[in-house]
Amino acid sequence: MPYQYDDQNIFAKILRGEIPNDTVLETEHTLAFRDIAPKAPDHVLVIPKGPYVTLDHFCAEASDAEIVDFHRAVAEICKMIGAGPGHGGEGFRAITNAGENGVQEVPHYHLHILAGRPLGPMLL
Ligand code: D5M
Repeated sequence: MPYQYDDQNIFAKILRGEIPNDTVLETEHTLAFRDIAPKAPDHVLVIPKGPYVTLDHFCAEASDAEIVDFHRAVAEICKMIGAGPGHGGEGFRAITNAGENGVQEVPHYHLHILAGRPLGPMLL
């Protein structure tokens, strides 16, 4: 089934500058910003700027440059909040929700990165 991207989703509006966000990092192809309802002291969402719905959609249709840029940004955020000075290198969790079973609320691919407290076994 082809992927259907809804350009009225909230992250598309953030990317168009229609609603504000708390940016942590921006690169050519990627934006990272703080989650509006944080589940940990540090809770950052990393999104590609392109119109992709899920991780599999992103990997199927994004260019190599977008995919590399995205993961470099993810690694940078992980370093900043999960392993950098002041965070003691205690670590982080990276997770993505996709589709109905994954309970994805916003249909624009995003990776949650959580850090700053013991996160317990799996799940947000
Ligand atoms: O999670 C979607 C996540 O997006 C959820 O943790 C809330 C967050 N969210 C929703 N609106 C905003 C805005 N405007 N700024 C920052 N974060 C937001 P999912 O994985 O789709 O279930």
